[in-house]
Amino acid sequence: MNTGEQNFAISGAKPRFDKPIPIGQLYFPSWERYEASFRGIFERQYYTNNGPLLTELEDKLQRFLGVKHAICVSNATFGLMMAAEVMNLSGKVILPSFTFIASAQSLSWSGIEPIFCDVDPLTHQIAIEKLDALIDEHVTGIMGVNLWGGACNPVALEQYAQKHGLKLYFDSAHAFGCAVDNTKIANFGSVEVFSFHATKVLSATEGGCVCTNDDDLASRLRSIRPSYGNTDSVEITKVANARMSEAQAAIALLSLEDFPKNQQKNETLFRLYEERLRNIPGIRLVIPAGVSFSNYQYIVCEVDEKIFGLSRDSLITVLKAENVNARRYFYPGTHRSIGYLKSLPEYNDTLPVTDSLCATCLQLPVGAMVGFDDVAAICEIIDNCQRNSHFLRSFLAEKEIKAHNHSAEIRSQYE
Ligand code: T4K
Repeated sequence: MNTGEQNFAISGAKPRFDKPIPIGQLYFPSWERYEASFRGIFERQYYTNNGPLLTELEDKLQRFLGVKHAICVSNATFGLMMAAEVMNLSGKVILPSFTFIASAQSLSWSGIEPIFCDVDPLTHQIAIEKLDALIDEHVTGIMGVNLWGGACNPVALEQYAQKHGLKLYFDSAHAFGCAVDNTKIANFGSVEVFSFHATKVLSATEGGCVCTNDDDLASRLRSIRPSYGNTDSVEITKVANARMSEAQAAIALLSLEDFPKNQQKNETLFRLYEERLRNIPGIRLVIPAGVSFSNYQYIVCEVDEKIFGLSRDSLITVLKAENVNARRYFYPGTHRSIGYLKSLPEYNDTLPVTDSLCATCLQLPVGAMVGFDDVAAICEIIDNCQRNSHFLRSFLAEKEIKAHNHSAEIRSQYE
């Protein structure tokens, strides 16, 4: 590729990709395999609520994860809400702010106050050494979040929680199939919750799974799920519709069958990014931390504006013009999003690592829709951005001034 200034789609050249390259796993097996499995659903005329495919999925997940109970639900957000309920969490729960908004919202829906902890600058996982300062008599638990196909040191968190008499569970939405010292994630803390959203490595289109080795917690989770309790005589005070349909279970079963293939492809894509991004000044690819096995379902980089020459947001603008759907991830930090900025203003400027990562992290495409050549092309664009950062900076600044003047002109016509 010519590295000249005229060669960017943002300044008028043809985009590098004809159609947008998405960022999520988005893996769907062949139509024939769906058809076979959906035919069974229609023949049985049993479409949802603890059906035979759901039971098969839960059995297979239990074996795959080496966990006693895998309870499938409609999505991970609901799974996290159910986990807080069955664990009798109340008062305050500590979790990292550098996560998807759903982690904290699952607490707020249960009337529990989220206490935001900062993260480690290298691994992006919760900074365990910062927990002491956050504990008071109202804190009842910790929610660890296993990010980026890595892990937040669950063994150290278990020891910490035990020492302080706190309950511990995990948002493992990003960590399906990952292992810590060869123990699969699903087996740490009291409960672990996975997401089976279409962008995740195991997909049910929408869905999730709550895992536990505790029989009592499992009975209570199974009682909450169908909205009317079940035959187990366990104490529950709330029910909900968190059922997974047979159609979702059918898709998840095929996705589980193909997990090894998808994991291997993701790992190869990750290694390609690693090789190609290594020598670009100002770009750091985040390596999944603390795991003996990763699903490599996220490609996340930090952009150091001073060295790279462009800000993270400018790089995203240039990549989007080339039809690469890169995005800020996570942005903003949970403590600065919906409601929390107003209701918990005390966190402003107390989470410096989270704030810095929210300003510099970028998610790049990985998964079924991404080819090996695509990675080479994406890295080449990023490399060209760095080499032509001076031109791009001035170009984008000029574009912004023009846009500003244009909207001022339109406003003035109505004043
Ligand atoms: N905890 C953590 C740490 C999480 O990351 C998440 C969810 C949760 C908890 C809660 O899990 P769930 O309750 O969702 O099971 C996405 C997903 O909705 C969400 O699952 C995920 N994490 C979150 C980080 O990202 P969106 O709204 O940004 O995704 P969406 O739908 O815009 O899709 C992303 C990209 O993929 C777009 O470029 C469009 C493309 N896409 C997406 C879908 C669904 C397609 O091309 N086709 C598709 O079918 O939230």
